[in-house]
Amino acid sequence: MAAEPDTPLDLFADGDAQPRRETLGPGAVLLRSFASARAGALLAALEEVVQRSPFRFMTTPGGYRMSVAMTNCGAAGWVTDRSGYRYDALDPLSAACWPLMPPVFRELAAQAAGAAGFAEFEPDACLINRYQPGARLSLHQDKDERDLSSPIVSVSLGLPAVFLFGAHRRAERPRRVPLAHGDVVVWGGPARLRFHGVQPLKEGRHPDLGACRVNLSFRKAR
Ligand code: MD6
Ligand code: FE
Repeated sequence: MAAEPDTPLDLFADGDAQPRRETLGPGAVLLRSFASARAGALLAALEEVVQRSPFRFMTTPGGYRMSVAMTNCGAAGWVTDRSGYRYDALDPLSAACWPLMPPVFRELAAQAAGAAGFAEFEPDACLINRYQPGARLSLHQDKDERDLSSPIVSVSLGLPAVFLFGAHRRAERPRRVPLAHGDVVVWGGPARLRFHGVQPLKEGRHPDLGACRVNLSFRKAR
């Protein structure tokens, strides 16, 4: 231990270098390391999901190939193609249902939502984003879900990234929020439609995931 609990420089009671919980605004909270203890179980479950529904690069309605590779699990999966953005019960690659949401995914999402003040979150969709160096997500709002009263729970795994957390207008300068392996962001209520994005991923190597970042985002889509 670097310091006794009562030394003046020990600013945080749990001894972490940073507070574990940070409010990003009304309805939005960052739970640092919330998923760390279960990261191994999450990655093992992810392995099974991607065996059935592999990562793929989807196309925007405007015809651009996204730099982030995506897949889904749960009853509904988020997809984009030339005809638009939507949730679909079927994986367009296999024409079969998306893989079931692994229990460890569901439980983590419900616990994180509860810790952020959103009780009884029951996600039916988990969008899985894979970023390789250079991949980015431009500022957007998540508004394809029918139920905007439920929050979104976002779990970061692998390489660190800078999350851009904006306001309700695209033009407002977003805050830069560094996210690391195991960090969880929850937002809902008054924050549900805030613009957000991810800066281009920097080169690097994570001991478990190699040269990539994976983000799990849980929603109630239907
Ligand atoms: C990402 N996340 O972190 C991208 N959307 O990979 C999102 O677009 C996102 O993290 C809604 C809520 C949480 C998110
Ligand atoms: Fe989003």
